[in-house]
Amino acid sequence: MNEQNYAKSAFKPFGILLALTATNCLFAKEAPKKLNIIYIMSDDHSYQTISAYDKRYISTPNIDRIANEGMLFRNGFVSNSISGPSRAVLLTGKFSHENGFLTNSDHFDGSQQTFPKLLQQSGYQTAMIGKWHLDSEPTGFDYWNILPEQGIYYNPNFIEMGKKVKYPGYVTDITTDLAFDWLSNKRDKSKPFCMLLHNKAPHRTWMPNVKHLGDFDSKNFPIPDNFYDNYEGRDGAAHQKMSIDRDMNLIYDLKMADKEGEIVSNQPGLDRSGRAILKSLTQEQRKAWDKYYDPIIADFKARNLKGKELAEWKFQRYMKDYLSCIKSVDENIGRLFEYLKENDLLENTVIIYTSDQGFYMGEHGWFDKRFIYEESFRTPLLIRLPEGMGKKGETTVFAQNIDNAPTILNLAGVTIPKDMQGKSLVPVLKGHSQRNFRKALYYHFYENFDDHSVSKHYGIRDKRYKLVHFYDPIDTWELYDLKLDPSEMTNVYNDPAYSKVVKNMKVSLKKLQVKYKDPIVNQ
Ligand code: SGN
Ligand code: CA
Repeated sequence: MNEQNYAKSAFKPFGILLALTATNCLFAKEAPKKLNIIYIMSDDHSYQTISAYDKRYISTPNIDRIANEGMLFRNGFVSNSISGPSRAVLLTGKFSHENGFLTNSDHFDGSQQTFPKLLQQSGYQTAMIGKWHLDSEPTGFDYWNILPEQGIYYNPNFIEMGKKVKYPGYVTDITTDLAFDWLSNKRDKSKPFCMLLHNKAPHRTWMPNVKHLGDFDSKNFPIPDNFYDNYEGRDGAAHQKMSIDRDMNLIYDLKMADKEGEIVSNQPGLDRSGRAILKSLTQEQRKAWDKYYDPIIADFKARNLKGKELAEWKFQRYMKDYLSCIKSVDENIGRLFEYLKENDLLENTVIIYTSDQGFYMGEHGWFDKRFIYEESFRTPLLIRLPEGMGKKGETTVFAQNIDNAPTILNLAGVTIPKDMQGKSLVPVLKGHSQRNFRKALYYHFYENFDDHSVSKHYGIRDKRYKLVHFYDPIDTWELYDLKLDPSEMTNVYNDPAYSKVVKNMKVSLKKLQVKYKDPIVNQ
């Protein structure tokens, strides 16, 4: 069955169920109710820090609930591991080269086709709340209330339909409150809805809510096996500036803003910003903040750590801050479940949870993302269909963020335009066999080298191998045998034993570039 036909028949069981229950209903002749959709995207949320995927670091019972009552995608990926581009892919169902938004410095052309516009045209109410990061004003939404650029954690400004409004409190709580406000008071309740709820958290600089400061203090996190990677044979990896040891700033990232001003780094701009950002806290918030951090700062200064001890101290602090931010995300998903239940929405609403990309939790010694390497190429993806509509469990199909738009349209019963490059995941959600859903994934990253110094690159990944071409400013090829080397520590591109694999992968890569119309294929 093709995707379009599937859209028509996907929800037969639900339709029958409604028809049966409709005999007791005043509106017995009405067509089956359309599904509501809530798409939650956190910023930089690694799959390693969702307990449904990985239990080493944190328990996230509310996010896990989405998968427990739905589907966990073990192989969710992005196509360009960076915020704005990922968001443009989400809206359009197209790769960056097709939607025109290649890097975070671009401006999204809001006049192009997007899935929210198509939903609106078919009678949906649409809303966009939280981090937007596409420079242009949102289009295709009945309501929008977005953070300017990256937004801030404490007492942030939002832009509500073009008007700047400052909200007191913590950004993750506020974003969820704004979602509740729209659901309760601002939408047309006679229509089905699709709401995008985009958290700022846990983006850098990982500032936890004061109530969660200290939540992970009793934990000592295991250092990843490749934390001390020396990047031998991997030029693409060697040149980055995202090392916890070398590039993570003590004040800006790790909150060591001592009152005496004695802690200084070789990044004076970041030192200043790290102190300045604390001015966004109210006096009361600042009191709680200092009560927690002052003793840690004093202890840090007294210990005068160097070398590996300092690197590992930084890793532990990073993990504590990041995970405390996730605590707020998880807690707010819990509030969302409660809200939906109390308002009789849970039974007819699809919940999707994902991130704009993956993130490094110290693997290769890093924070940040950008690379086609596993931790940032992957992204969490959990989808809960209403009870009885989907298969519960997990899937290993290769899902990619180009699939989000077609999936949402399919869930809404809207025809998927032919020029969207992704595929609907609905058949997967229904448990239909999808052995050949996608054999290989295509990736292309274009960001400016200045920011974290990751070279432009494109590549292909299938079940076993990953081939990458770093092309600007670094020019080098890498091949990984993911079965033997899942942590991508050995570049076997020049190993004669892999010459045939290289040849085949290059052919497959070219085919994907042609299929997806990436103009780089002609260069
Ligand atoms: C900011 C961060 C970077 C981060 C980019 C992109 N620096 O520039 O560390 O890689 O955003 O992140 S910061 O000093 O502003 O924190 S993205 O998720 O928005 O693409
Ligand atoms: Ca991001």
